[in-house]
Amino acid sequence: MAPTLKLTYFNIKGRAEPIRLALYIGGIEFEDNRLTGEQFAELKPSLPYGQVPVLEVDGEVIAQGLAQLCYAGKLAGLYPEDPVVAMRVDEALCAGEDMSATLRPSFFEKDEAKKLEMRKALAEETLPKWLGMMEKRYSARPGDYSCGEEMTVADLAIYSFGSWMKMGVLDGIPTSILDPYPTLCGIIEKVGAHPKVKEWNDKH
Ligand SMILES: N[C@@H](CCC(=O)N[C@@H](CS)C(=O)NCC(=O)O)C(=O)O
Repeated sequence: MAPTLKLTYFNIKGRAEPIRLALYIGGIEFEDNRLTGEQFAELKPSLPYGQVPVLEVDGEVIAQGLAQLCYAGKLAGLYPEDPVVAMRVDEALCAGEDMSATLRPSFFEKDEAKKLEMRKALAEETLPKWLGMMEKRYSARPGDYSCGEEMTVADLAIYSFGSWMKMGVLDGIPTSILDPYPTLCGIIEKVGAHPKVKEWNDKH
């Protein structure tokens, strides 16, 4: 029997979006529970690590977004069965996490001038370094996706992060930051053109 799924996060894309996309692409029903700040503050003490996203599977609360994404991928046929290809996916997810972590200090910087200085270093050095390493890695593989011929949850994560960067939501990070990386841009374009992804984006 299909599990009852409830995904809890804020009403933004963030860490939940690739999980939502994987479930939606796979045609797997889930409750898309989006919290206000107040609701989160109320729920926080009961969360395993005080953070979201959490995914409830038949009532069991599972934390950590990447674990949830891999699980959603397994249900949706977007997580490879071949152990080596699966390891490529895990590598891509962990690398994405490491890159995202470089942005975090700038989110918490209250001084606007200092924040923009941090963002300048991110835009000119740190992010190009990470994006360049990813580009090199994924362009060397066969197929249009990051880990081989098939779309996987790694591509959903790249798409979510990449399209977010391209939206220009981060002060000091140009929307053109991904332009020098044709493989990454190709993945973002391909995932964005997937009929279920388009359908999801039209609905939200
Ligand atoms: N490693 C965790 C990090 C989760 C995380 O940082 N969640 C943020 C939202 S993106 C959060 O809950 N922030 C509120 C808080 O920590 O109070 C994961 O991947 O799920």
